[in-house]
Amino acid sequence: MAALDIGTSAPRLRSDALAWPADETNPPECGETASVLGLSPGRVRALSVQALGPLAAEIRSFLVSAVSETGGHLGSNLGVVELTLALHRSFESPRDRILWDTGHQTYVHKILTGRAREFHTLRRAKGLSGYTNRGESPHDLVENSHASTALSYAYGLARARDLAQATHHVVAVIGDGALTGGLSYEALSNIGAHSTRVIIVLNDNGRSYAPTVSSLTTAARPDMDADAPADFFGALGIAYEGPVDGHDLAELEAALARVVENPGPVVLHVHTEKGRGYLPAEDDDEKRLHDIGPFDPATGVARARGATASFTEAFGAALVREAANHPELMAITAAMPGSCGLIEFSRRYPERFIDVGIAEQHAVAAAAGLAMGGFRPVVAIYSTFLNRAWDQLYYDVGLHGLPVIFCIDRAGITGDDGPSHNGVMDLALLTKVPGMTVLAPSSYEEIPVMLAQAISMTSGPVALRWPKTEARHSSATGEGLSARQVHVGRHVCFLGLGKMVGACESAAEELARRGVEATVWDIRAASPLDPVMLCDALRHQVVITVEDGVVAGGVGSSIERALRATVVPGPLPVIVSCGLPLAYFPQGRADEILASLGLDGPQLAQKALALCAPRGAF
Ligand SMILES: Cc1ncc(C[n+]2csc(CCOP(=O)(O)OP(=O)(O)O)c2C)c(N)n1
Repeated sequence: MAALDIGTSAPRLRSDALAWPADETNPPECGETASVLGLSPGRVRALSVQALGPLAAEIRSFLVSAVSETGGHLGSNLGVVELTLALHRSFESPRDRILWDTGHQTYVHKILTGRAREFHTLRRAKGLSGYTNRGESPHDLVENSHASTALSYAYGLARARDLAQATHHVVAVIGDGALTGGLSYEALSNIGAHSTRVIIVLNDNGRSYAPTVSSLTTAARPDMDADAPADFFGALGIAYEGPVDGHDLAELEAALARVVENPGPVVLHVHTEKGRGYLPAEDDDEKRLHDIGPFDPATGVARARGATASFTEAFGAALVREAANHPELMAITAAMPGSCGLIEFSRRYPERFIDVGIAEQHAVAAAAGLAMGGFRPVVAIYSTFLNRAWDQLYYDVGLHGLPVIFCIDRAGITGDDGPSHNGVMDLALLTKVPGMTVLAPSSYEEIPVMLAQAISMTSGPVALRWPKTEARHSSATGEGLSARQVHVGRHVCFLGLGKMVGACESAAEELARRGVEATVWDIRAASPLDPVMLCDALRHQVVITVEDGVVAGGVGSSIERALRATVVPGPLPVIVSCGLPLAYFPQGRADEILASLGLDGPQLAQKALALCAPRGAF
């Protein structure tokens, strides 16, 4: 398998992090493990203790090598090698249910459950998922990669087990980051109050991406009260054991053997090191190589991605510039400062930067409070995670007409992280919030223009939403809440939103080669819609709207409603809305998924021709 071939770029593994047990006089033979490729939980359970150290080392090498080819979640997986071995040796999956919160840290679990050979397909179309996935293995129980759900699943599974008078164990592995999410606390409250027999393994590495914001994380934090976790869980009615060294297999297995005997709910607190054993990960202060694109295993340096820029970078730079003139601006992240472009802001304005933990609902309600207190909070968040905070956005912010700015990253199809990372609902939802302005930049240069516009609007919330895709550069930008006309034609009118303006432009070029003249508008403001754009659309026989959100209730449907409500002499144009069907899209490259749904230039041009021809539009 190509991914196993480390070649000349040997990874910078830390030898002292790899050997277990520390029996230097008689190092065990690695051959007993039959390599990472042939593993199953049964084989792992049958291994002698001496074989586990070399196996852990081999797994770490494999992880670095495989992820260097495909990209993926590295740091979290390097940290749970021993923990995953201990869990699969102490429990009998899938009879015992092992739940992994979020699921990004399950590469080792995948290796131990016979999937090592598939790692060259990680995160690719039809390949191995970057999270747990029920289609892949009976050892995987869920595929929602949103954090803080495992304890709720565990509570439900354990209640179901007890009602069925079954005896298997239900084990939830949750990171200290995922424990900061409100859902986790709701589940803990129930588990403790009902004395539900769940084994909770708290994998405390002190970090989410960045250091975890919580008084319960004690890993590498001598400033924290060591008794706080025991007191906290105890008060909820949950027994507590630990902390134990999560890289000492003997200690881990002994602790697991003890907690299994507990008749009620119990937390085993495990200290691990994120990125353990791979120096570039251990040295990465921002995120311990939590996630990374393809990289050179010898150095940990990401492979060059060309000269392109991202919307995230444009936002990060624009926010820092605006902050200098607007002391009332605050930035809020739910545990993703780097991925949301806030690192520079957090360095320059630490007192105006808040990381709330993986707590999107709290982030938005707290933003409402900050706005009530006279500040201008900017909530930087992924589209898919904003789903969590819909209620807070709609009522706590929207109902109160508060001037909170939402900067929504990874909107639309994100692709390689699979169905639960696509941000396809935001347009349909945000355009239904009374008084909310929704802007979608189509280029790098539009980000600062729109951010300045958002800051100038104090009468209610404003959202900017942009995709993960590389940001196109454009010498022309729009202004205010106006749409921008990109091409003027006579036959067909494309109204494109955000990144889809590019597809509309290439459709127009294709049509021009066939003698068809297309108008193209960059919608810019999904709400409120620009009346000038709507008026211009009405002079065409065919109007095609294009967006990368769900088409049902999306921007196209708002446009169609607005056009139909306009009183014009003569017949209305044919209006066709193009966007995403209501579906969960399997992982793959974003643009390939969009193309498979007809959302690229050539197919939009075909659609325009098919609609125009019978009407004699040209
Ligand atoms: C609701 C939600 N918000 C944000 C994320 C993005 N995210 C993925 S993993 C992660 C950090 C998880 O930290 P922790 O649970 O401590 O696990 P670790 O990676 O440190 O092992 C975050 C913020 C997510 N998956 N779900």
